[in-house]
Amino acid sequence: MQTTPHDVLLVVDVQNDFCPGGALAVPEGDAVIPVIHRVAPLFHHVILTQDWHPEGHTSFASSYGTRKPFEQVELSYGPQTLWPDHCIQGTPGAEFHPALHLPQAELILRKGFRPHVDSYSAFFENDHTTPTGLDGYLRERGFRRVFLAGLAYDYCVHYSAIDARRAGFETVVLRDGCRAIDLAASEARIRADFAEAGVLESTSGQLSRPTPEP
Ligand code: VGL
Ligand code: ZN
Repeated sequence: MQTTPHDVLLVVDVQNDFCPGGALAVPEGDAVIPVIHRVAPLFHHVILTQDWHPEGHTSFASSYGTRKPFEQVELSYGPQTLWPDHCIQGTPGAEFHPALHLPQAELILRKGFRPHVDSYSAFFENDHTTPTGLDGYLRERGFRRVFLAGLAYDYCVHYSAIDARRAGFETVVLRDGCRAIDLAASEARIRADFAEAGVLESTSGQLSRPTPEP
């Protein structure tokens, strides 16, 4: 699969709190970094997302007193999994992993900053109606295809990929460039969602150098 100038690499939430030692550590989360570094030079354009919650965010179990992380609650917009406090604005856990080196990134899209709505997708918040603005940005930039890598495969990567495809972009998830919070519980469902939506899965080794800029 050859990359083109109309492709963009969307690097999802490679932040300290999602890596080993972090507040919501994804098993082997930091293993995505060398894969991302390998594929990034094949792209003309790279965008980063950053989970970016205020203290007391509605997705934090600690905001409810009696709830524990990974329980589900019903919020106004539907079921919401509760998480340990993570990616709090301005804290070290919210920073990108120090080994991630992508100075060429053209946009850092922050999400999850509304106190009462969580945001797994880089396109829509979990109410499925509040846009982040990414669709308009990508469209205005003339991108046609979105490649995704990062954390977590079963949450932000999953929902971002589905929404990218629904927004009309060709969408490819680079499977070896992702790690999951709980793959055993979610793999079959994600595969089915991707197939139904028309999201493709590929691997970093399938990518080759871009065609020259016209
Ligand atoms: C994420 C859970 C909570 C993610 C963010 O980046 O996948 N997961 N917040
Ligand atoms: Zn979050």
